[in-house]
Amino acid sequence: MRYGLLTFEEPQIDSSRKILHVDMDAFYASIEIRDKPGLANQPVVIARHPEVTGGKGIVATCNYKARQYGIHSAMPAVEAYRLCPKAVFVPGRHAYYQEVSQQIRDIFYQYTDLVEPLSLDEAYLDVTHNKKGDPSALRIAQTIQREIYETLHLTSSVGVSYNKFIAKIASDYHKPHGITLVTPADAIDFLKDLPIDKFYGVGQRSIDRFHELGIYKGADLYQMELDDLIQSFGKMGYSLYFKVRGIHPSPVSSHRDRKSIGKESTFSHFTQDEGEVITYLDRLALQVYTNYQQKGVRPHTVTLKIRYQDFTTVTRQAKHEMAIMTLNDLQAAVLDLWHTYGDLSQSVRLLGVTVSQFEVEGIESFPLNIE
Ligand code: DCP
Ligand code: MG
Repeated sequence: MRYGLLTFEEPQIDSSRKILHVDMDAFYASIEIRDKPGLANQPVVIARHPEVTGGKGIVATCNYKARQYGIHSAMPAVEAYRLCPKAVFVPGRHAYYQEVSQQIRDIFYQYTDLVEPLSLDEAYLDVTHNKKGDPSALRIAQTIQREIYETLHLTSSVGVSYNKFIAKIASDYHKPHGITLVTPADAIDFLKDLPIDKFYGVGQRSIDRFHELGIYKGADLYQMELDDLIQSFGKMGYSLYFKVRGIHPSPVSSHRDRKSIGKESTFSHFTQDEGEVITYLDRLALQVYTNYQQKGVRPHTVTLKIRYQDFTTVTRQAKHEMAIMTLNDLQAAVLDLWHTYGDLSQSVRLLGVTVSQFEVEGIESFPLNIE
């Protein structure tokens, strides 16, 4: 296939893999209800009560009963209170949710080492070659779901398919406590029926743009020419062209194999202003921190990348004896590198922050095999 001057090898459908996407139901709220049975049957909102915060809090999540009132994640707690004044507001306990998340991952690892967490409450599992020698991905999904329920008293929903993209969408299909299997034979119909806003990775701005182009569901997307999709949506358009055809070769990449997590970004206008550089670095550090914290890994090495106006690029690394556990520590480590190696005699066009050399969280922390 030709596009511009580049020739692409067209991705091919590979339906030989067996992928699960497991997503916990109303995760934080379910944990609180499990621990305080008095909360069962009441609308439960994970947020500090707006009367305590002076109205500043945000809803992390809520149980399904609270959702009936229109309450949802990321809503101001004040609004949740207005929608349902009798709801019980419970402050979140993040460190505890991380522990529970680790217990869930330990269950996954009994089936496969190919586990890719997306956040505390969801992960992809590649069970093509699993530790139980079970050829049925559906049966493994049922067993994992049951085991999470029996050992941790929490419900989950599972999508079962042959690629990550379909499995992720499928896990949302019969929530809560559902399992949805999409076989290779069903995949195209499943994707054609799917509203465009359910295509994972398509943000609100792109959804509006799709609607403007008259594209409301998978079937409309399927009609589009590859070149037109690339023209309108760039890299995402390219990837959607294949996704709607059931093609998504992305492997399940376990953090146990992952060597680094990083984020870089180009300034919209190049800068020689140190204040601006520092604000930018703090923000990159926050994004990287959020990402690795969700994956439950602890890095020992921080790398700063600086690209100057003339495209000279420097990368400088610092290795820390203690793992970098807090956002403050990461931001301090990044600033340290900047103060040592940064140079503002010319403008900066790009900055990047990467962490590497991970240990896995938990009692049996062990250093990973990283060069
Ligand atoms: N979370 C958060 N802030 C958000 C979204 C989520 O703090 N804006 C937290 C609380 C959730 C957890 O992440 O419990 C998992 O997010 P999900 O989107 O999977 O939501 P839930 O698990 O709560 O509900 P669902 O049953 O819809 O998956
Ligand atoms: Mg969830």
